[in-house]
Amino acid sequence: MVWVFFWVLLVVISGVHGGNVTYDGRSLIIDGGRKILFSGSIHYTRSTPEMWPSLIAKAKQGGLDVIQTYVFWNVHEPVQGEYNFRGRYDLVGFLKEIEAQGMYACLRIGPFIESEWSYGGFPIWLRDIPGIVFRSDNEPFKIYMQKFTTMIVNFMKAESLYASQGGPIILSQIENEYKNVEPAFHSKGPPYVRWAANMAVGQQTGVPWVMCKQDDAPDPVINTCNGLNCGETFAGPNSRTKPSLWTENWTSQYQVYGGEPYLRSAEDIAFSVALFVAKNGSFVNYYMYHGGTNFGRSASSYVTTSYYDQAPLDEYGMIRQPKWGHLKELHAAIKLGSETLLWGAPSNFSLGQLQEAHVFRRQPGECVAFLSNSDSRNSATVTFLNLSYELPPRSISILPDCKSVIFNTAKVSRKYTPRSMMSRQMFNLSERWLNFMDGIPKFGKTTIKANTLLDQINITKDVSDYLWYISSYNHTPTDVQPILHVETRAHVILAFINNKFVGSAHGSHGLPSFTFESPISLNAGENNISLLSVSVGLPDSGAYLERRVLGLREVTIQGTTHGSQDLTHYSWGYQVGLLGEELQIYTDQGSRLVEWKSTDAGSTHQPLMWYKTTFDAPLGDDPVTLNLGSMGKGEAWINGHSIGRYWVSFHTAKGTPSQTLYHVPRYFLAPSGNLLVLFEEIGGDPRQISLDTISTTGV
Ligand SMILES: *[C@@H]1O[C@H](CO)[C@@H](O)[C@H](O)[C@H]1NC(C)=O
Ligand SMILES: *[C@@H]1O[C@H](CO)[C@@H](O)[C@H](O)[C@H]1NC(C)=O
Ligand SMILES: *[C@@H]1O[C@H](CO)[C@@H](O)[C@H](O)[C@H]1NC(C)=O
Ligand SMILES: *[C@@H]1O[C@H](CO)[C@@H](O)[C@H](O)[C@H]1NC(C)=O
Ligand SMILES: *[C@@H]1O[C@H](CO)[C@@H](O)[C@H](O)[C@H]1NC(C)=O
Ligand SMILES: *[C@@H]1O[C@H](CO)[C@@H](O)[C@H](O)[C@H]1NC(C)=O
Ligand SMILES: *[C@@H]1O[C@H](CO)[C@@H](O)[C@H](O)[C@H]1NC(C)=O
Ligand SMILES: CC(=O)N[C@H]1CO[C@H](CO)[C@@H](O)[C@@H]1O
Repeated sequence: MVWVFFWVLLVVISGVHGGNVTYDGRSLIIDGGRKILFSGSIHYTRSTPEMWPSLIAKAKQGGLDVIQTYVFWNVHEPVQGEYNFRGRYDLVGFLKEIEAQGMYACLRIGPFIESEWSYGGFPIWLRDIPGIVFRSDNEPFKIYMQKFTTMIVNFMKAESLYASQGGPIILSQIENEYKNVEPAFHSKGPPYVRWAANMAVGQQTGVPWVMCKQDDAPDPVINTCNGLNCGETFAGPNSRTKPSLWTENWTSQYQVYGGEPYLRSAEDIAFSVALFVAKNGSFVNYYMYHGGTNFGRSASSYVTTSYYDQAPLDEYGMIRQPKWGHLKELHAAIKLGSETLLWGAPSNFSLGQLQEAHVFRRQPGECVAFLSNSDSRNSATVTFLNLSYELPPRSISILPDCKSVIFNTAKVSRKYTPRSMMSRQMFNLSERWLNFMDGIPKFGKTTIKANTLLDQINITKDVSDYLWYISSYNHTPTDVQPILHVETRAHVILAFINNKFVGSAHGSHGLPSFTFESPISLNAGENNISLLSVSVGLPDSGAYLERRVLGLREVTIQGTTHGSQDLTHYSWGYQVGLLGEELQIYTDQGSRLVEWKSTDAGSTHQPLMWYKTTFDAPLGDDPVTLNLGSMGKGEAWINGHSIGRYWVSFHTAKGTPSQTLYHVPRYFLAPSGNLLVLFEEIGGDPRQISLDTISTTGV
């Protein structure tokens, strides 16, 4: 037993030798050998360091060889030249944990990453570099992209993290799905692709670089596939000397507020993976294997705080069955034949109209077959090497000896394991809640003023989701009911007239702008107009991200003596952020800077309210979550850590909130006296919040 353990340990440790990683037309070559590799995306920024060892262990147990992660520029360099690699941002710590568990790593440096991450990973200061055009043949951009890439590569080298140095990193990525936007850059696109490839290769890492979804990736950079069904859609590498690699196979889809979760079945994922391998694929990455949580304000526009909860490891890091187990069996079935797959001669032939065999043979007797039925309605009976096989609809059978079926992608042996929630604490006692109402700024106190509506990103520099637009309007009453009409490119608007809440409205994912309209009552004479414009994350995709704008475009009041009065070019005062944000009242220290009031029925369901209470951590180690089902929209902090934006009042087409449960990592908790602070933007009742623990049975 002990000797077996040491032998296993030796094999694991000797897994990475040093020596460059190369490739040929069949696969990556590591330590001189071809490999079929299963990989899973786990982003270090979307979980907490105390979760990493168990996430990585569960990935390994699920049959993965590689952990893939992006590098998140804007968390590492939030201020130009000031770097942060601590806590959740400890990239080296994450990679060393992967190494300690004997796995490989794929590092997608980008540095543009998209990833439903605020600004696609770009630091906000980058847009203020004079003359910059992101992701283009543009000198200022190339200087900063090269600087960051080089910094990360040198950091990895200093820690001996490349496989060529004996470390875990076997593959690296430059850029990200550039082909999607390349046409928008016209003649500045292709030279940028060539420059990025050269710059990356020039880093001399000793491991290959990939460009995903870039079919013209220059040699020696490998073009890879991203998609749901690369087995069907990938035209293959752009050279016979490059292997067929799949960098993003979506296990689900990210979710936006107002959207339903995207449920992709274990059978469907397994089918597409088996088909990709049958068609010579040798590297498959699951995006995401663990999605995790978009803590703080890190999510891009309208993206929910929970990220890919439907992945094989759910948001809380728990095994999601049958997905996890079914894929584990698939990996084992493919690995059984990996020598033959990697060294054998591939052939394929038809077994019927929609049925095909993919066969790999080496020496006599060594034979692996994939029998596929792409008819999604009917099962099929096929004859292969004189034996008869029944193939369920849209399925692939794997025969590691060309005789016996050890796995069929549509036959799931694992059972669905529901999650159960246990309420551990109710916050239903009014006296346990204190509240503080954030103020509406006075025009005279605003520091920025302009005779026009300014761009929100340019003013806030994304230090806050919130920007106040303050003006006043001199009204002469008429018989007509005045109507406030606002056009905005931000995501939410709250309107106040003379400090009274008039109403709010929001846009949705994919809508560039929306309109708010509401009848208002105005005093004769001067009226204060206070509009709170709210961003729910910066955009993460598309060309010319540096030119994107947010915020109000046009403000009019209809039903005045002039008919419609345009306020767009009135004098506007601006305030960035909320008073509570400025004072950081969500921290223990900051919370002492304001006068909190006791909570009663009158202080619930009010806009712009801060609430605070304390609680003890639930005993045990089950994951903890806050059920915010009774709240509207805002952000929640535990002991000063933001657990993310919440938005419960935005319902899906079926009439339910997109997300009511918000992960509270145990990493953020002390045994007792934890400070919970909520900022509620629109109105909610904190007395119906509960703190729950989550578990699954029968894993
Ligand atoms: C390994 O890669 C490094 C960096 O690209 C290169 O300088 C070196 O020559 C390579 N070594 C071998 C043995 O190919
Ligand atoms: C797999 O590789 C073989 C040998 O290189 C080639 O003939 C065949 O077309 C490839 N199959 C696919 C689906 O690309
Ligand atoms: C074999 O696979 C290739 C590549 O996918 C395809 O073009 C060809 O039609 C297949 N041949 C048969 C007989 O199915
Ligand atoms: C299949 O059966 C035929 C007729 O019985 C026989 O001639 C042939 O050798 C068999 N082929 C294989 C691969 O067993
Ligand atoms: C609060 O919730 C607990 C647990 O559900 C319940 O026993 C108690 O009666 C509730 N108290 C109030 C004031 O609603
Ligand atoms: C951003 O603000 C600066 C001054 O505050 C101004 O000069 C510049 O034109 C603004 N840019 C955009 C895109 O609005
Ligand atoms: C408008 O705001 C000013 C302060 O900026 C305040 O003095 C005044 O009373 C307000 N007017 C109304 C009608 O609320
Ligand atoms: C590039 C690509 O294939 N994108 C697809 C990813 O999956 C979503 C959801 O199924 C599709 O809408 C995209 O087209």
